[in-house]
Amino acid sequence: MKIRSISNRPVRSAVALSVLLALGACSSSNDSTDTDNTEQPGNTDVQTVSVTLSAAQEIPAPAGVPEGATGSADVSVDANGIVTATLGVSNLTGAATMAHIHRGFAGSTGPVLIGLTSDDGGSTWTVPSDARALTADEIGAFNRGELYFNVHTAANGPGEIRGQIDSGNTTSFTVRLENISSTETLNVASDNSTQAVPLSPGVFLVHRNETDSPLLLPRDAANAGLEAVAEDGNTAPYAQAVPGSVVFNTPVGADAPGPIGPGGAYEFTLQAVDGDKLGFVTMFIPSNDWFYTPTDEDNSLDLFVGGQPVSGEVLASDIAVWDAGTEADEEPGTGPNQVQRQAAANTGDADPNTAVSSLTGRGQSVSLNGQVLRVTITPQ
Ligand SMILES: [Ca+2]
Ligand SMILES: [Ca+2]
Ligand SMILES: [Ca+2]
Repeated sequence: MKIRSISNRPVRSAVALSVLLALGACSSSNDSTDTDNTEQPGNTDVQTVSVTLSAAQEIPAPAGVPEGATGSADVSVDANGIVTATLGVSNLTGAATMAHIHRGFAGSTGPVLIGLTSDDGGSTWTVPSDARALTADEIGAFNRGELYFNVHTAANGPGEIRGQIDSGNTTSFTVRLENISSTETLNVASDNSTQAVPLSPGVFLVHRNETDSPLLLPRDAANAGLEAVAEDGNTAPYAQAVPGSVVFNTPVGADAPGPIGPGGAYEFTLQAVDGDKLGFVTMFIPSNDWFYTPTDEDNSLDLFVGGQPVSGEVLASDIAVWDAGTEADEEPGTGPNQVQRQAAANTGDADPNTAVSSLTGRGQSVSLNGQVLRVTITPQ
């Protein structure tokens, strides 16, 4: 069922919000951790995907590329994650110097998974026999169109032509995170006042993990990405802490990253195949280390039910306020070590309870008059 589309409303950013979120470097006491992905991909058939590479897909835009610069590839991944690929390139600014398969949706960049080699000076590239296999989670990424080829030249070091590996089996979704709080929403008991609950830039992750969103792992002590978002709205450390995580940071109608106050929204698009799920985190800004995330058994929103893409508003009961367990809690909306008032990022006493858990799960609560975050998922 299609639902009504919600029009984009202008972001009314309160003055208080503009002082938030120094998005600079963030030190962290926690190491990133490996994610245990033991699930099997839903699609184990070996499918060969044909890919066309172009300068137009490259990020950042390359310079001085001849009109006819192109590449074409055939790539397949077997059930064990072994990648077979043949890539030919032509009409570049000079010889291709490197070619890789990366993880990242169209329009974003991401880490190298597999390096290709060439025996003919850079015209033809293949996956060497000693290349590593893709993990089960990376096979899922292949199936959902989240991998891409990138070819480098001396003139365009970051990449001259790029080609998204799209099996054609994916569904595109638009996800909207909307701040529906008001200045009446958060009760501040100490001075008997109320205030809004702004939300920070955050990250999302499409994954197939059976038991929990990798964004929240490990659960006994937050990863560095979660700590930075939950304490300071800083999304930068997540890319390394959880590979495949994607930042959303620019409000609808804005031209620069920033938080969203009442009426503001973030929107992002993603591609997914049946069995994929969506995890996300965004900071509950008037706090020390709280964030919103899906709160069902795997902390992720189903993108398909019964093989069909989901569509519509996510139940409010499927999203909740969590505590990252990295900073001791002060009264919401007033604490001197909270991001709106603290002297520097990552400032505050250590949390005596390091568990990454919902407030409910930690025996905590917050006094809110109504909902703060509304999430809408729309297949395209
Ligand atoms: Ca805390
Ligand atoms: Ca901290
Ligand atoms: Ca703090």
